[in-house]
Amino acid sequence: MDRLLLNALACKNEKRPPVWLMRQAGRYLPEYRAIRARHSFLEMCHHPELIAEITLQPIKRFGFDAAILFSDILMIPEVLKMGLRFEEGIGPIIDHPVRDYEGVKKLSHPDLSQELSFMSEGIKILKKELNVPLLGFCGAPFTVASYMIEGGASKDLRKTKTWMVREPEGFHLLLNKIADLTVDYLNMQILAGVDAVQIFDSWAFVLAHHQFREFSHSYIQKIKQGLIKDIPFIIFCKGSSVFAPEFVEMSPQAISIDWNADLSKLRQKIPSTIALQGNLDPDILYGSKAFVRQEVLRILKGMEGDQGFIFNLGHGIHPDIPLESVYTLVETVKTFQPLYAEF
Ligand code: 1CP
Repeated sequence: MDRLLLNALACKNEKRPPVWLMRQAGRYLPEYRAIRARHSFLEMCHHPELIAEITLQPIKRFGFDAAILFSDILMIPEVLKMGLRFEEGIGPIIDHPVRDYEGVKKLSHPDLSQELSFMSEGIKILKKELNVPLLGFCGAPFTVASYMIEGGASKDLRKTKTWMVREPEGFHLLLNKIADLTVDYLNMQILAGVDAVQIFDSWAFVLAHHQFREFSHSYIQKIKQGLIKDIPFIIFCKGSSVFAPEFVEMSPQAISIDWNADLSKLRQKIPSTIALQGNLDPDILYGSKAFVRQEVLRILKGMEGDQGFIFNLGHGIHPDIPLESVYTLVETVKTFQPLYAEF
């Protein structure tokens, strides 16, 4: 297996930085849209062969240094039978949201290895076909909870934060429930063979600093402590440029940084034993080829010589990004010859 990503996660990479993109398997790819035209999103998530095929699509096209399992953070509300569906042009909808203590009490604790066996099967197929590491993933409890409470995507998380400030006990009960299920969820992926896992806290940025500690950080920690095997653990949150110092306490192998931060300056606050991943503004990919190259090089030069640097976006790739921009990004990273002056 090509070990570039694993070496960077161990902060021992002396070659060019590895590159992969959050949401690299998805709607910006014509080959994804061709499968999507024939299947609903959930059908695609439920079939091991489709999971494997869609995960491989961006690897075959761009030669990324890591694959990320095709699935969704909302598989947890799905197995809880909350009525998850994906509506064209709207996104995820949860027909039976949970909004109080009693509602949480009624939620079941399903056996994920049985309910989600299609994911394990998909991972096993992928492990035979891939020559780069496979990343498993999950959502952070706060982010998953927000969809379960709002009933889908929301711009301001009003219902979530209202519950959080009015009835923190019920809110904590829900977060605990999701954290317990997420431990099973990641352990199932680890047993099936993923090489590293990434946790996505896409909505953490709506929290004040002390709220973040109470309602997000503590549950991510709980998940990390529950893993059966010590494989690399990457934390992404929108707001990571603010919360990164909090993550250091958890000793993850890597922190994925959003694009608000100057990575090289942030590095001065993060120990060199923790890898940094990021952090190109995904909107840069709407720019010209020369502009994309210039902005990718800006980050590469800033992190030059850092043995624990992984190139990525600051958040997921948008569905309407031109393929040309992705080719340019990958080529710029792959042809970069970093100097490791100190080694
Ligand atoms: O209509 C379609 O074809 C579905 C589009 C789609 C895809 C391709 C959704 C619906 N999910 C996914 C796959 C997915 N989701 C992956 C695997 C692919 C990859 O990364 O290469 C991953 C890691 C996710 C993670 C995910 N899902 C997050 C966290 C990351 C992030 O981007 O913030 C979140 C918040 C979701 C929820 C979700 N699922 C799908 C959509 C459109 C959304 C976002 C809804 C919103 O805007 O709130």
